[in-house]
Amino acid sequence: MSIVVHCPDPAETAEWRDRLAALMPEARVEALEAAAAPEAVRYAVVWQPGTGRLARFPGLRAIVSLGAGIDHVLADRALPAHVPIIRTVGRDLTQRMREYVALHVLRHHREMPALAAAQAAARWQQIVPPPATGRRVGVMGLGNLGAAAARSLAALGFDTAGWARSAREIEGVACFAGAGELGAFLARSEILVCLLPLTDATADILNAGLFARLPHGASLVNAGRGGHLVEEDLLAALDSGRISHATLDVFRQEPLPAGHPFWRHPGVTVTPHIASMIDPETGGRIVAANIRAFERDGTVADLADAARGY
Ligand code: NDP
Ligand code: OXD
Repeated sequence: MSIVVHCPDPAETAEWRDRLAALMPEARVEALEAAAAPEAVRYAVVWQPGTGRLARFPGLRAIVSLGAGIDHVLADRALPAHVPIIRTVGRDLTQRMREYVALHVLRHHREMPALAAAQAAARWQQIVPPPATGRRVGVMGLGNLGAAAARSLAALGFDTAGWARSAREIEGVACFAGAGELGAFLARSEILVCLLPLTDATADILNAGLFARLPHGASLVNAGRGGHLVEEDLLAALDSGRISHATLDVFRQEPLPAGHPFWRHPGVTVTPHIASMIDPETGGRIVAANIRAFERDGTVADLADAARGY
């Protein structure tokens, strides 16, 4: 079996290649650009493959996304449409996202940005927030990551709601579904967390119209994708006070350019797409198991639905 690996950073490609080669002695694992016999390649393990690279492999059985999202694969305008896409998800990814969401929701809830500003001005400013039970948090997207994050927030005591495409039931979480229930969900979300996949239906969803439906002064945590956020609308909402603070992990352009206003805006916390990374050590085992299962059964549980976009 022949497997190729591609990440935009050659050092990362080499790390994944070596890890998969060690885990899968039955396979020939190469960097995609170095594939000696393209017709023999059966699996492409990729992050942001770009346009045209995957079309070089006529015998591809599946594309493995080195991530939960598949938008970076679907962005390939020459993508061989018939080839299934396998997501890489798992316990570590979910755990990391739960930590990230809990950290930043607690930080907004306990007014840490305002306290940090008070410290910078040597100002003794006691801010007493309500207990978490009096804070309404909303999670957009109730898949692997969103549902786990919502459960963690509920376990911390937050008055937690979630919104998805289809109706769900999660203990301790008020679930809303579809466009018809979005308004009611937003109206109660003092801290809004976005964990949606980027699709045609969710692109630009974090915009001025949506911000206007949140309680005044709400805060935002976006760990979905940069394409969810209309950046100018957020800057205007921060400047008017409609949004009090935003924590952003994902951006339209990554790395975020040095001159981008988000870096220095007092109302924005930037993290460099690290909410939940897949590393070759633990992720390699999941990728190897998925490829072996797909070879054996022709399917895996983590198959994405390309037509749906996630
Ligand atoms: P899943 O595919 O498991 O879940 C997606 C959720 O979003 C589902 O609940 C789905 O609804 C909902 N959804 C999709 N489209 C819509 C829509 N139009 N309206 C309302 N709800 C919608 O994804 P994961 O939880 O695994 O991952 C979510 C995203 O998180 C990834 O696609 C990726 O973009 C991002 N991510 C970011 C990381 C980071 O480090 N910042 C790391 C990993 C992922 P339904 O349940 O009805 O299908
Ligand atoms: C992912 C990501 O989709 O890292 O897994 O963003």
